[in-house]
Amino acid sequence: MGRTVIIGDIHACLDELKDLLRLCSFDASCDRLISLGDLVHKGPDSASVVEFFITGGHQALLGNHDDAMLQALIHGGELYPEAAACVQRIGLERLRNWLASRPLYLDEPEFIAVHAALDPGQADFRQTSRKAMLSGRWYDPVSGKIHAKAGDRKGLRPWFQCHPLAQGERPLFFGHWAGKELRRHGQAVCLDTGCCYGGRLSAWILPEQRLVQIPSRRPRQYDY
Ligand SMILES: [Mn+2]
Repeated sequence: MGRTVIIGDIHACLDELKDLLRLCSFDASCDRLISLGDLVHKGPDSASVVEFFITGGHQALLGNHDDAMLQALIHGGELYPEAAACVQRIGLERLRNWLASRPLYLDEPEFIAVHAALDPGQADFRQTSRKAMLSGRWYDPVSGKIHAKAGDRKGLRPWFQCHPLAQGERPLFFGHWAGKELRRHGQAVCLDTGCCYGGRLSAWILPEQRLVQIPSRRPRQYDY
């Protein structure tokens, strides 16, 4: 039986991805690799990270940054540098098809995973809006709305502190909300530890239920 290695936001940090997989003793012949989304942007090498996932046949959820690249490919016109680099390496049609077929969530016997958020107001978490799954962070228990940024709204709570699945049977993995330390509440675990900001890249290994982290090779850019 192979293991499942679930990795938080990579954001184009290829070297750290390879460091982390080495530290996990990742074996592509029997282990399964899943990214929680946001393979691209912010870091140095979006094209190599995407290529690694596509050619390796690894799984990846769609993150808001992956979706932004997909939308740029769909709408056409002149591409920004990271998108152009990815197209040059992978080919427009193959890249577009691959990004378009990334799932927004995984619902498996051993775990649930989403890039950003699930809606505490939906009895069936699969009814969460696409926007919330891609970029949600805060939940307003009064209005029932999910917001990407708190702004000056009052009474908001982190979505995962309000979601019944955090008190469920299965681990609930998400990314998108970078923190120096893991954000955790019950079964909910955020694996975005800000690698692209000079923090760490984090992985969770199943069925061992073990956290593995590698420091970023990048200088700390700013506080996050
Ligand atoms: Mn994100």
